[in-house]
Amino acid sequence: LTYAQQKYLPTWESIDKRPIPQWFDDAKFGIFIHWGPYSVPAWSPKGTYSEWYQYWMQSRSLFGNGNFKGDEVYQHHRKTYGDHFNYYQFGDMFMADQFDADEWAALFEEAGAKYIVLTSKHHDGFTLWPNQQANDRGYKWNSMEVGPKRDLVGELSTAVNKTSVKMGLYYSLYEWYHPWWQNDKKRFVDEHFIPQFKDLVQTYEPELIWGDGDWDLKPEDWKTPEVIAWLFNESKVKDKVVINDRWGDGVRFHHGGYYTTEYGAHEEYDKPWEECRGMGFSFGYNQNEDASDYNSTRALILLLIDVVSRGGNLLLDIGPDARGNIPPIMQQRLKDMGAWLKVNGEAIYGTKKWDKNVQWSVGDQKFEKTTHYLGGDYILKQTVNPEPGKAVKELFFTSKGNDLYAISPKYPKGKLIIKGVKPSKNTKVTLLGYEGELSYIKEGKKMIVDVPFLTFDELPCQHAWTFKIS
Ligand code: FUL
Repeated sequence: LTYAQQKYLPTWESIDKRPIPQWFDDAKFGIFIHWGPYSVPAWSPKGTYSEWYQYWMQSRSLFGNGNFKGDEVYQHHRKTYGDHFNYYQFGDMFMADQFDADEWAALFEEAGAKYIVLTSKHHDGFTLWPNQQANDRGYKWNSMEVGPKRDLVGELSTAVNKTSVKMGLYYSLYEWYHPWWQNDKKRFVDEHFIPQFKDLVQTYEPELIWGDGDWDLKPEDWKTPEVIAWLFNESKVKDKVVINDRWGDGVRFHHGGYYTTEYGAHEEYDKPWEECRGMGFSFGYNQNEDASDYNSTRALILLLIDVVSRGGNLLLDIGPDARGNIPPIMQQRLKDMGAWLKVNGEAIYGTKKWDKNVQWSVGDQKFEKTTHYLGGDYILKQTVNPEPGKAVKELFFTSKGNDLYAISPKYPKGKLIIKGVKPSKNTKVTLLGYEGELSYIKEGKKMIVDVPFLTFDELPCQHAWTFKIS
């Protein structure tokens, strides 16, 4: 309520003073959605971002996780669609005819997500809402006049706003092939970006705005300090909106709002922060990815626990197909996470990191960071399946009020040893989802807890178990 009482100046110093609405820090788990004309080809070599299809194809270059010649997408495109088929024709094929916003919203709730972030416009410039500036490139390039002939941002906002999930919108500042972007950046900023951004905010009143595509210009050229001061002082969402930190100069810019990491949550910050990634390597749907390229449910749950124990949020991405279906493997992962969160959500939502947030075994050796993104099992390597001789994360801690949660990626056999916790006379230990208290003894700086032997069917959940110390 107090956010708007202060007038923010168009400087980062002033803007960075605005408190980030608390719901964001409490939310911990969100769902990212990359959806647009690139969902039609839904193709790029494994280890690259499929939502970059237009750029890969037109520039005949490619980068990502792997070694590439560069023209893979271009060659695929020619072979599949012929020589005279341009990217804009995907707009007409992006039908969204099976898109049911209420069904999506129900899935997001079931997954236990507290917010979602939809690509209102990615770097290809196609808007998922009816917008005048979308057409200023000389042809119709928005979902109301092309392809679906529907207001996708509006439909999903309406559906999500009926639930407890908060609605967020991703917005790319730059557009690869907009003629003004290529020839007259000042005009692009003044007559395209700024009015378009304001239209999006005032029409849909999102609770979160995820800026991106900022890296090619400095903030003063984007005029983002002025735009954000407007957002915080005057816009319809001034009292409630949360924003990220990509407003000019690239990923480590760290001004505006919460900090973002992307396929790389190896750090911790004092500010609220959020790791985003796909279930495999791509954000957009990539038909090249097999089941083995998707993180397992277990890996995703451990990733969530790891990020939350370090004070962050996880924004896990899904890529719907061109007709508006969420690929079943993605639905299944989300439902599995929801089932786990139903039992263990208390140890996730609204928690803070604890100062000793991870308990390592094998002394206190640091795990060497690996970049096993494909099949993405780096977190499994740190927890249940370490390489020989490497230290392993045994327990992850979160805290809330007087309660401490110790989350174990393995179900302990009979005894659980918790280091660095001093129980008092009144300390109780329970296992979330299991009735009754667990007995324990104190031994120096350790607590040794008796863990009931349970059969698979008797276990309160799968994948990771939470011991609550209150
Ligand atoms: C990046 C973009 O270039 C990717 O395509 C994706 O949208 C990711 C979340 O941000 O910077």
